[in-house]
Amino acid sequence: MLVTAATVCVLSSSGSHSAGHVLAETSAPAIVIHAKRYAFVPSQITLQAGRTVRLTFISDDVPHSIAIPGLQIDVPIAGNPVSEVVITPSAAGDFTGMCTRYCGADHDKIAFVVHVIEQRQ
Ligand SMILES: [Cu+2]
Repeated sequence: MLVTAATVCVLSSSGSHSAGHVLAETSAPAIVIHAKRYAFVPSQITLQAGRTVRLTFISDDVPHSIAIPGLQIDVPIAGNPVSEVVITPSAAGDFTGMCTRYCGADHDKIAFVVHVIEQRQ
């Protein structure tokens, strides 16, 4: 059985939203993540299970891409327009992400980790 660790929806650069998702999600707190050769900045973030956040990915140089398989995230990071993902993690854990678009010699070394902690009361 596939355990879904998060609810994810990808926003286009114009902010338009796939049908069926709750528009109020777009007012969720935003976390901006820069991609560059050869790092994500910040390289790790901590989210809380059950709390919706918006992740905004910006490239500072060449096109990148980020995949976080455990959270069903796989988006290009072109720089302009930015890429945004609205995510509501549902389970605690550490989820590793990587750049999936070749961006240079040390492309393999770009790493990203999402720590999801249990919901606080
Ligand atoms: Cu890369």
